[in-house]
Formats: sequence, C-alpha cells, structure tokens
Amino acid sequence: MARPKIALIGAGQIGGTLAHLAALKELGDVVLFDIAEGTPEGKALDIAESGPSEGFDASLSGTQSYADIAGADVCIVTAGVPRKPGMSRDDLLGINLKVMKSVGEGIRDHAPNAFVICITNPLDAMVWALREFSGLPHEKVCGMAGVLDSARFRHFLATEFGVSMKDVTAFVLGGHGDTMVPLSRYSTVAGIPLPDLVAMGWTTQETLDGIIQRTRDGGAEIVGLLKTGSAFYAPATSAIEMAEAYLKDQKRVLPCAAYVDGALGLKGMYVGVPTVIGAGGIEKVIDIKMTKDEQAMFDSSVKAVKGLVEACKGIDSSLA
Ligand code: A3D
Repeated sequence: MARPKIALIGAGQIGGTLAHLAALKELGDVVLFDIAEGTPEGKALDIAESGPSEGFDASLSGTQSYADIAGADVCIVTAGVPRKPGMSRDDLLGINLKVMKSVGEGIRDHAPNAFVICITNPLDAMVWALREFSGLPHEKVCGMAGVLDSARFRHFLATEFGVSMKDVTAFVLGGHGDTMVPLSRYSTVAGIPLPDLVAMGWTTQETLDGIIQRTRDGGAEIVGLLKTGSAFYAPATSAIEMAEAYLKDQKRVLPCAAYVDGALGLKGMYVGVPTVIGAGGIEKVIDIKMTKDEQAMFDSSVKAVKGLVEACKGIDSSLA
C-alpha cells in the first residue's frame, strides 16, 4: 500500500516543524507548499537529509504549484502571517483571509478528499473561511487550537503539582483567543478534578486562577519572548496529534475548532469543542453540559468568534 500523502500549505516556522515531525513519525510522504520560492524546497531537502541518521522512510519535496498536492490525504494549513509583539490574533484577519481564499481553492481543485487542519490565525474565523472557500464537507475541515491550549494548561498544572504531564488531562473550550474557556471541572490529575485538588490542599484557588490566565495568554507569552514570530514547536506537535488520529483511525478525543450544528446549543458555526477524530474526520462533537458560569464564558467566546466571521463577510462579499 502506498504511504499516505501529507500536504503542508505554508512552509514557515510551523510548516517546517510539521514536516520534520511527520517524517520522524513516518506518517507519510510530505509535500511542502509555499509561495516563497526556495523555502519549501530547502526545508524538504534539509529534513530528507536527516533521514539516514534518523532512520525514517519518507519522501519530502517542496513546491510552488498546487498540482503537486494532488491526492493528499491530509492538508495542514499554516499559510499566512503570524503576529508580532503588541498584535492580537484578530489583527491578522484581513491579510490571512485573502490567503485562505487561494489555499481553499487550491485544496478544492487538487485535494478534495483530504482531511484539512487549519492553524492560521485568527483560527476560528480562518477555519470557517477555509471551509467556505474549499467547499469540502464540514467534518473534513477543522482547526487546531484546543489541543495546544490544553497542552499549555496541562504543562502548567503538571509543573505546579509536581506530577507527570501524562497524568494531567485538561479541557479548553471556545474560540482560540482571549476569551478561550479553560474548564477546571473537567480537568484532572489521574481523574481527580481540579476543584477537588484545591479542596485537598494541592494548590490554592488563587494559584489555579493564575494558571488559567497564563493559559489564556500562552500564545502572547511566547510572542513576547521570541519577538519575531509566534510559537511553533507545540502548535506543530498538536496538529500532528490530530493528523495521526485521522490517518490511524484512532478515535482520539481531542478539543478542536469543529463545525457545530446542534450540539452545545450552537447552530452552524466553527468553535473549539471536544470532538472524536478518526478515519471519518470529525466523527463526533461531544455535547457536554456546562454550569451557568461556564456557559456564560463560553457564550462570550462564541460571540467573539461570530464577530470575526461577520468581519470576514464584510471583507469578502463571496462569503456573505
Ligand atoms: P511563518 O513562519 O511566517 O510561516 C507562514 C508561511 O506562510 C510563510 O513561509 C509564508 O511565505 C507563507 N505564505 C504566506 N502567504 C501564503 C500563500 N498565499 N500561500 C502559501 N503560503 C503562504 O508563520 P508560522 O508558521 O509561525 O505561523 C503560521 C500561522 O499559524 C500564523 O497565522 C500564526 O498566527 C498561526 N498560529 C496559530 C496557532 C494556533 O494555535 C491556532 C499557534 C501558533 C501560530
């Protein structure tokens, strides 16, 4: 059987890291696409030359032609611009929307059967626009944010508690922005919910609140440190986790920006929700019940995402 084909649209910081991880994990052959001539070709060759030492079998190539992504099983989209210090994700909307149009049409014409994972910001609006421009089925187009936001939350919690990250689960809902909703009640250490751990004296509510805020600001913290771009190692790892779930039909329960129509009281929109990812793409959206306070936070996040989608419609009339 031929190896799966993974198309990476955008060969910048995240795109290059995605290619490296996909090769190391032997998830399939990798095609890097970018408008910057030489960048995808150079990264593909550099990673391919690490193959003999690393011992992986995968072919890697770089291109400026969408024809070369033909038949891709997975497309991961990072094309566009990242933010710089002082910028919010929403500041990227106008420029990245235009990029989503060309990428969506490229995928529509050359890889219509792919499972598409969008990473470009502002995430929830961009994945919606990418789906509109590509016309692919909703369950085959999703966005990566929740896996990363949850991983950040898990990292901070494991460090605070002095336990293995493997035993910490975390749950982050809503849009990928300042209004994201880390849910304490559904986050645990080996099944013990965070509010119980506060009651057991493992941490204080004040420390926990600080960790939740740090999770919300996790992207900005890295942007502030790097100064020239945004996070790329953890975002790439998170998207690879989702791609692997699809390619290996793992039925992983992962939070991601998925199309929700009916669950959580939502009607036809993309936002961060818990999902099951398997060979069918987004096979299920898990319809969790929220408390009044959680619902209020989720509602304000949903409102922020809807505002960005309306802004997209204002910029590109074909979306209206
Ligand atoms: P960067 O290293 O600048 O790479 C972006 C690449 O896109 C560059 O190589 C560009 O040449 C290329 N590009 C620009 N326009 C096009 C086009 N029309 N077609 C094809 N390629 C194009 O950025 P990055 O890799 O650090 O980040 C990529 C995106 O991911 C940005 O929008 C970030 O904001 C976003 N991001 C999202 C998360 C989430 O958790 C959702 C986290 C981190 C970054």
